[in-house]
Amino acid sequence: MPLVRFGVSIEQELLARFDREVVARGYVNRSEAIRDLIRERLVQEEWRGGEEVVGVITLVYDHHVRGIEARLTEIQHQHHPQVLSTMHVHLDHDNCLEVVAVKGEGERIAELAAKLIGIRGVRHGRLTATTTGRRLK
Ligand code: NI
Repeated sequence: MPLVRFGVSIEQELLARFDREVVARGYVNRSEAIRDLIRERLVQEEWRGGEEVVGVITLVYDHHVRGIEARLTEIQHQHHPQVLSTMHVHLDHDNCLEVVAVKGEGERIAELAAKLIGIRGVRHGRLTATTTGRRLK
């Protein structure tokens, strides 16, 4: 893909702050940091625009809570077209970590994540929104 150069007018102080951020995050240059910002925005648009997207739902829960594992499994089966794979880690005597890789329409994924995170006994849950990568060439 050919690269294009473009000029941007920006306040000096804003650019200085951005450049400090670029260094702190370990980017090789400002251009790569700007490309990442643009891609991040495009991924957000994919999630809003009904595109097929990819996500990872992480859940930390206490497996002693009555019925929690059956409930987690039931919801994942209800959403089986979206659930790609689930990894389960026994963190300690009480706590489990479940990592659910999902793919589908953004709204459906968000709905699934909300259901799982809302289950009683889930101590922390998060949806990481990412992309199939197909539209970010
Ligand atoms: Ni476990």
